[in-house]
Amino acid sequence: MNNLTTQQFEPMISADGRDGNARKAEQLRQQVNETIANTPVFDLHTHLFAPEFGALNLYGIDELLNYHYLIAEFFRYSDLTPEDFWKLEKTRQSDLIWQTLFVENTPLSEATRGVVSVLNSLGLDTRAANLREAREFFSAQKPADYIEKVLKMSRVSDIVMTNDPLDEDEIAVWNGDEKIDSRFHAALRLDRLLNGWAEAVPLMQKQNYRVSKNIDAGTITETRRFLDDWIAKMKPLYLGVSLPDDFLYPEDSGRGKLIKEAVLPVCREHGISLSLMIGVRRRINPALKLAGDGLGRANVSVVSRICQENPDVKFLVTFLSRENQHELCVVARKFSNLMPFGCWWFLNNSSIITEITRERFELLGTSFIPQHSDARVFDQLVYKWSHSRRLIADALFDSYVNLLHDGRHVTRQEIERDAERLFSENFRNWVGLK
Ligand code: FIX
Ligand code: ZN
Repeated sequence: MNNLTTQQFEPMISADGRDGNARKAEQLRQQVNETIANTPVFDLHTHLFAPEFGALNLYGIDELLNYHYLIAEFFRYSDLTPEDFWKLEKTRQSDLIWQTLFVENTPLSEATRGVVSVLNSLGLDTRAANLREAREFFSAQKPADYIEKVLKMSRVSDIVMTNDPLDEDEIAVWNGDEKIDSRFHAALRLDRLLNGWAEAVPLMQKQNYRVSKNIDAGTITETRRFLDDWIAKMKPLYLGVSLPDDFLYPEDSGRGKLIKEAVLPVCREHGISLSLMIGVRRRINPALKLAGDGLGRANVSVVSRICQENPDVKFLVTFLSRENQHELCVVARKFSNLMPFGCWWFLNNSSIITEITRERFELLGTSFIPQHSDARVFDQLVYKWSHSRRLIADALFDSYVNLLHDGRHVTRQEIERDAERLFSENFRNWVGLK
């Protein structure tokens, strides 16, 4: 009996006249919903910051509306040019985004629905004519209390930040003596090093590393020293980089040399994972700035090559193109030093999360990390996780139903074990956190 759906159970009519398997499925549905809704999440990739980073930590209606996903959508409807948009005050920009995407149009997209979901969860009017009420609400919040409230509402226990060792504002915090909230973990981001070496060189020199544009042996040694020092300072859970769709490994380029001779040896030496986020085409419309990035289909064999050549290094990998997802699952079946994670950015949409999560269950069981939020604004944790939890629960439930049809039921303990693995244990174990 293949391909059974919830409606196609073998009839086992009981005293109350209901099909026995259907009752079991109902109970199972409830258990899965409850467990998935309540299991704490370790959010392994965000752009959020611990409270100690002050102004870098964003929240509130004006930040929510100025999310680059919404800015891109705004230009689908508005006649305003990007140049004129960027000249406006942030509050004026968010007024326009609200008016255009939420008042004059129905907020159907994932990102607009997200704002609706956040407002609704906070008890604010999702059909408001303007932002007055929302602004009043947010300005009355005490930042520290509000963070607690959001973490509680989204049931996020731990957050991994994205930390740039060349960013002046971040450096000041890392060099200060304030202790960083232990729920926030660092991830050492290598984008500026690997994708913008010419600009990275003077910034590294400013930190007293003797590097040059020409990546010679001395520069490699100094880059390794730079990474060693920042690992000691930040204690990151992993090193990470976003890469274009035409990224190759090995690659005959400065980036290829830096990866091979500096980054991979450092990962090996420190026993730290490397996160590869592959497939972004930066600034396909430069006028939109951060909202102007696109994507391309990448070559998944680079991942099998890097995993094969570096069996003693662990890789966290996500691809931005939908077309790369199935191949990534297949490669993960072959390499135990590869952990697929998340439905990144343009994939963080209901239909695509559904598809990717289901194919991952089918090919990898529970040995993957289904989602990260990529939140840039604190409040986004609420919607990003509620959307994903719902879809992950659906996919998990259907997998359990298939198993039931094949002759095995799952216990509540097993459901809880699976949820814990998916939402936190797989990542904790991967990065060696107890
Ligand atoms: O490179 C990344 O980490 C991306 O996630 C971001 O740069 C991107 O702008 C984003 O916010 C996606 O969700
Ligand atoms: Zn990101």
